[in-house]
Amino acid sequence: MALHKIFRAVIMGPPGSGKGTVSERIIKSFPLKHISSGDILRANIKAQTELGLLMKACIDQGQLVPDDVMSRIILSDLRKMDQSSWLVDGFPRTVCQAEALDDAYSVDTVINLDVPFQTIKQRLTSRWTHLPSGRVYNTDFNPPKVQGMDDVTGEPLVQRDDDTPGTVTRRLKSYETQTEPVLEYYRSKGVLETFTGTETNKIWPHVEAFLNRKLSSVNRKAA
Ligand code: G5P
Ligand code: MG
Repeated sequence: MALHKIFRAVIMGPPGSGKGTVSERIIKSFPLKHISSGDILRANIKAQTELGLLMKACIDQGQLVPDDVMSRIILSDLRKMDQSSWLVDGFPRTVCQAEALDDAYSVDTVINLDVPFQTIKQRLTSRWTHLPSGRVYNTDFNPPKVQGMDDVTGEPLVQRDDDTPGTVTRRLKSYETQTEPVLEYYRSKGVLETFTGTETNKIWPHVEAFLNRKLSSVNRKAA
């Protein structure tokens, strides 16, 4: 589907709820550019940039990186794609970040993946990631074709340093205290769309149908 107007979306949900997995499917079906705050941070850690070195301890402990740092990085990346429609994954994660995003852009829709914490804990310890692209696999759910290798590039997959059981618990806690208030922020603006479930394959058809409706209506209004 071609878009006649710029469309700006955010995908939210607790750690391991499937934001990366669903984003991959969205960008295959819809003309949105995906930008993931976690992928950007991990790329900085891998490249050993000053930012990456400073933020690694924070991330490995399951804490959020400071709002001003995160907002500066994401807003500068979004400015580079001012003429594109986008889907932001992992940002905003605090009300302060949501306000910073709001000051720069109006968000058309927020897709919220509501997946129980119990489901999530099991998933994260069996996740394998291709760091350069952010593609994710799972030994139970979507294993790579060749064990330990990315399907597209054949490069090695790694387990994230923050996917240990103790750190996952801390990430879920910081989600509850710092990120859940963002859901209320967007609900009050009337842009929050929640999808509840325990399996991505069951949630995905609803997300796809919702975006088909939403983007058709954006196109009708633009015509
Ligand atoms: P990230 O990178 O944004 P999280 O913790 O929000 O990290 P995460 O862990 O990347 O989110 P996800 O993207 O929601 O999870 O989930 P996913 O990777 O798609 O799926 C998880 C696993 O489940 C995968 O193995 C997938 O294959 C599998 N899976 C998916 N669906 C199913 C299913 O139906 N069944 C089964 N069995 N498996 C399935 O942020 C990382 C850190 O960076 C910092 C913070 O320190 C954060 O902790 N950070 C920020 N700090 C401040 N502000 C921000 N805005 C920040 N953004 C990042
Ligand atoms: Mg992710």
